Amino acid sequence: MKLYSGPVSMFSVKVLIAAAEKGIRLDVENVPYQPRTFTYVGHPEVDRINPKRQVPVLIDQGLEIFDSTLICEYLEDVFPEPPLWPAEPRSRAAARLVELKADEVWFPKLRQLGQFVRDPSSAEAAEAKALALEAYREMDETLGERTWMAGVFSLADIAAYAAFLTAYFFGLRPGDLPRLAAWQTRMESRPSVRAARDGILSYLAEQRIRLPEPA
Ligand SMILES: N[C@@H](CCC(=O)N[C@@H](CS)C(=O)NCC(=O)O)C(=O)O
Repeated sequence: MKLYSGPVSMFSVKVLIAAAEKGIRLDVENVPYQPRTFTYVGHPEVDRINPKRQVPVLIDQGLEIFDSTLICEYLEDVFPEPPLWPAEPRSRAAARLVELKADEVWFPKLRQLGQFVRDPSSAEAAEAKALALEAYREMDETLGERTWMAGVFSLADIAAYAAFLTAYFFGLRPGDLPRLAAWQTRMESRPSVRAARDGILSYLAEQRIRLPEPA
């Protein structure tokens, strides 16, 4: 299976973690990115397959699909073990909802911080930080006293971690949210998660991009 991935793409991170959890070896090609602005530059195969011109894109023996959620569904269908969704229908529905929230509610709130890295004292930066903290709080409340977002480790945790990392890399810490901080530690004790996180850190180091100090 070939994966077109973004070197700092949080949606690619979801697929990389899910594949590693299942022991799937992907042939990963990082598409060109504009490192200073963290934006996708373009790639002929990605642009041909995905009219939205976004990564990740997966090719498996002639099957060409895009969107991290769909790709993870396909991996789950083809490699059901270990399962990355809870078996029980209500828990599964709850997990899917968390995954959707991570991508479409929390990630948009968390990513904005990146726009103000170079000017953290502006009013817009303060607004972005407040929004990102709101997302961290929502994640913390969703987790509650559970070990994992939907009871068992699932794609809900994987998607939430990818979103979480966006703001974490821009210096935001879950300092006064100990449950979320402990969940981060649990996530990062998994080799699949560490590998995906360290892949981004290596890319940033290669590009000589320094991450902001924790705020
Ligand atoms: N819903 C899509 C979102 C993918 C997405 O936003 N990818 C970003 C990278 S993290 C991208 O390729 N952006 C390029 C662009 O929009 O120009 C998914 O889950 O795969």
